[in-house]
Amino acid sequence: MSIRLATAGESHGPALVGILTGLPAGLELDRDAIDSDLARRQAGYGRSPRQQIEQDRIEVLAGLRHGRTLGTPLAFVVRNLDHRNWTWGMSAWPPDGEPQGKGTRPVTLPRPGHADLAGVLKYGLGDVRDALERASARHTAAHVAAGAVAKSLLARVEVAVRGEPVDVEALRQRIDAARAERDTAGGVIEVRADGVPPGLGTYAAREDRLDGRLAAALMGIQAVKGVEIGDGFALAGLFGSQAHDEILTDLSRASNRAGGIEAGISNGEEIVVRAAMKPLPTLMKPLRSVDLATGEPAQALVERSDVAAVEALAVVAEAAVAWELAVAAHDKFGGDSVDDFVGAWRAYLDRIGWQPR
Ligand code: EPS
Repeated sequence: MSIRLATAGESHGPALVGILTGLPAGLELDRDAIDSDLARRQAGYGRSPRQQIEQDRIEVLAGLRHGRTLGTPLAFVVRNLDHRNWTWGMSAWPPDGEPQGKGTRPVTLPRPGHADLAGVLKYGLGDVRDALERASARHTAAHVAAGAVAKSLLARVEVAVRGEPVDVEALRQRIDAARAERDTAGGVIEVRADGVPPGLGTYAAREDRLDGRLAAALMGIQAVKGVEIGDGFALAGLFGSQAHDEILTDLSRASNRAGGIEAGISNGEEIVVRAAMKPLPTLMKPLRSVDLATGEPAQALVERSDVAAVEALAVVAEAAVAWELAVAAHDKFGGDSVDDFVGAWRAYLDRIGWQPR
């Protein structure tokens, strides 16, 4: 059985929900490690005052006993503490009493760059809020919690995954400039994974290529508009003799321009991927839009938001890469118990004679 993740939850609803299925039994989880990744995601330069309200923590409801997975669905929630200000506005059932708190009036001013316009058209909604609540990057918290579980599985086979922004100094200067102009900023992050042996993913089917899976996972994160594997776009301007990674007698490579993946399969070098985040679409100096209630020209919705969330993206992308590597590893090595998984991994490494570098 493949490892799978389903999530649910609106940004200002009661909680984010995750259900992980297919995880092997006997995997020890560290609550502090999961909460620390959740806290890393909340931090970062340019984040909104919302992060002073939230204190993301994992609350496990099923699939874990005394800190070890049972091999059954692992269900968890991360509560939205801001929900207390939205109990009327985000009530699941028709609310009782007079409107109070936030979200009581329909939003009709779609923001260019957000899900607002496409969402109301696609789903036939009368209130932009019905689209933006789920489209919000708030729900990346659930993916970070799942990624932390994936990292626990990868740690058992000595694979480590780490994401960080590219050029933090320049990024922070750009964020300062954007804040001064009441504008927003984007940026680029990089994720590296060490200890991945040759052989995860396959060229046999397009949907199982490791590079394709990583690209889809990264592109699936809010505000990501570009993904590169290894030297990516820069390779297009090189000659073949400059672009490929020569093979040495110990089967390692003289360079790593491929980012550790060839033909959709890991090649034993460090996995290196990058994602580009566009500037966030909620602007304090709004762009032109239309009032969907009247059809008249208007300015887009202005509400509390981040100036930038690039440092958060580094954590979210790390979780996405860890998740896809764990899925690809479990697809290859299987195992209903974590010991079976680790045993199959080690037997394979013995067969191909590969050591983590
Ligand atoms: C987001 C808008 C902001 C961000 C949010 C993503 O939410 P709010 O309007 O409640 O301030 O803070 O990100 C998070 C809440 C989070 O935890 O990352 C959006 O429109 O995507």
